[in-house]
Amino acid sequence: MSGPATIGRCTWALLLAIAIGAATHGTHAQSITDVQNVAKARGLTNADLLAAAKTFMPSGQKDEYIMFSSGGHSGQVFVIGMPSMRLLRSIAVFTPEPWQGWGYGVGEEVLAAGDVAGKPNRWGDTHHPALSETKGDYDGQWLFINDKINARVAVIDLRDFETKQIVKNPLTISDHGGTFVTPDTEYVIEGGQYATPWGADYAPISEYKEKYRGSVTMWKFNRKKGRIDIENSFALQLPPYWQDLSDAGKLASDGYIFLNSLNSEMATGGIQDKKPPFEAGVSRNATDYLHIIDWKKAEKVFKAGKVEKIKGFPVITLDTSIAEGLLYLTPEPRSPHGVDVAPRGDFIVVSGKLDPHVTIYSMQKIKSAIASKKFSGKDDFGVPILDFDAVLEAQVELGLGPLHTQFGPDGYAYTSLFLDSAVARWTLGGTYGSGTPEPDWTLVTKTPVHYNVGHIGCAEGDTVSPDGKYLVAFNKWSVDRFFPPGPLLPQNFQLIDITASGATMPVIYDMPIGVGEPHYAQIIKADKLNPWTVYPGIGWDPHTQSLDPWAPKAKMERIERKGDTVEVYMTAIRSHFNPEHITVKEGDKIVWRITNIERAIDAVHGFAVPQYNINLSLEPGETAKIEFVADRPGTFPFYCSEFCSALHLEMMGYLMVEPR
Ligand code: CUK
Ligand code: CUA
Repeated sequence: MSGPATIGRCTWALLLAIAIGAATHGTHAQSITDVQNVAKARGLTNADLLAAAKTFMPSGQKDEYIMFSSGGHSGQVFVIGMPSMRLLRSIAVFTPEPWQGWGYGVGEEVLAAGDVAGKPNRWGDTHHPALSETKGDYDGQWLFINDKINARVAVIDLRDFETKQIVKNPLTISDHGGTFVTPDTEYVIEGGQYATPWGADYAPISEYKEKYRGSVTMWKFNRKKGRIDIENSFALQLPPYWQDLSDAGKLASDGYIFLNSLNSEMATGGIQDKKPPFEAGVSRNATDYLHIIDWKKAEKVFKAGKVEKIKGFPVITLDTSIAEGLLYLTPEPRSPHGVDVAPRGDFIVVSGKLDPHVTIYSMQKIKSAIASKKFSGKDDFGVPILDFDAVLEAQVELGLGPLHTQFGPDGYAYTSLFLDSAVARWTLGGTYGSGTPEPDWTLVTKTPVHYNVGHIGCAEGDTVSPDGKYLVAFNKWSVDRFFPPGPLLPQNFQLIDITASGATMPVIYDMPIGVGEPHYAQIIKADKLNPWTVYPGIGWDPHTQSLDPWAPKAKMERIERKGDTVEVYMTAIRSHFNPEHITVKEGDKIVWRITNIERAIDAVHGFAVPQYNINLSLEPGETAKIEFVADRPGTFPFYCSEFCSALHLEMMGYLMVEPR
């Protein structure tokens, strides 16, 4: 770790030594003069060279951290190496994606599970990825992500980085406060968003207070099966405030979840009738409510059967929650957005978009306020409101538009400031105070970012053991940072070096994101991930993560006709498919199985059929089954769509559909 003083006094010699060390790894050394000349010619400063040396990744070297970023409107997840900020791949989730063969022959059933009443929803607005945790620490096994537009949650297996499941919330129409996991990934949490009558039922907005409701859904995760266990999942009914971001307690707050809200005013808008628009009505009150939910108690209530089935889903109603002491509110200023639990679980940090402070609640105080019934009243639905002063630990003035907070290993907290376009570093007080030079609960420094930061992500910065080192600001606008590719500009992920303490927190890299508008990302130590580079056996079905007994094998390739059904058993290996001629009759049903029988790393084959909208990606060992009706007579050259070998163009065959 270099202190701020070291960097401040950094000499050219030191900088250049670092730059040269990084740039010439394993090759002959360049002279200092060369680097100086390059720096001069390109107008690079000391700080630029240092930033380059910190982020440059020589060919063949691998990043220390892996960032899983939401893909925003792309409906995907992006996997990015850090600190190089190189995009390693996208993971298709809610949106069909041809390179991965997702939704063009494979994945349709997973995608269809997210349909509503049989109507396809083939895009997603992914917001908050959540890595699975063991004892509050990332374990590198699973990744979850929500879709805000249609209230869906997806499960991604980090053995092959592929989506395995999509569940559609039967109650809420949109979601926002998710996904977040409980400390052992017992549950994946999906907070709702805009209050509605549940299940897309109709009710006029004049009946808002009676008929519109909020929710939080506790999706039970079955690690063994690698799936959300819908049967053992449940929801809690909440008042029609717009539940927003959420987080799960850990250690001192284990067993609790926290949800922000806005619109405790229950404003219903109506700008066209000269009523206050939502933006005014929703922000009228000085405070909204932090929801505090005892999920372990709620689980017991659910298991005891004290639920109502609504839209076929078990719901703990508001009345039951109040009677059983599951749900408490406490005021939070002002137009709240982020809620983030500190590493030891002792403090809960809430940001109000229209309040220059972050507000810190003490879990210990919350628990004793619940025990001693220190209520300042009840809301309109009878939910007890914990007295604000009784649960408040501190407020720290940071700047304009605080949104989201992450944590470092050293008692530092970091908060994004949307209106200031800055990231603030401040100190957690209480038990953290001893390890830091600054007094408790103090703003230390701010680093400007470009521009309009939303979330931030620190390396393992929302776990029980944050790593520090790096912070990424997920900036909504990039304005003048990049070449403008038309009026739709990329977003900007800015990498910030947080290794030094105190006021030193430089931006060291800009990464344009030109595919959707990502929100949040989680950053895990790369060595915690253990992905397969080839599937464990030939004939592997990624959906079941097991060998498929029906998978075509070498020397057993064949075509079988059973009535009007034609079954194809095909293998793929550099550089041919076998069989190469498939002749069927118009109207035949085709069940086409293909196995990539390669064992070499990266020996991927595609399988694309024109006019039938089929494209697969077959990774080494993978088997796939596609089914379609040969409803279009003609001659269709199918081919391998990955440039796999010198004779890749020859890796093709003919599907001949004879007219009836
Ligand atoms: S929200 Cu985007 S900046 Cu959807 Cu997590 Cu706060
Ligand atoms: Cu196989 Cu190209």
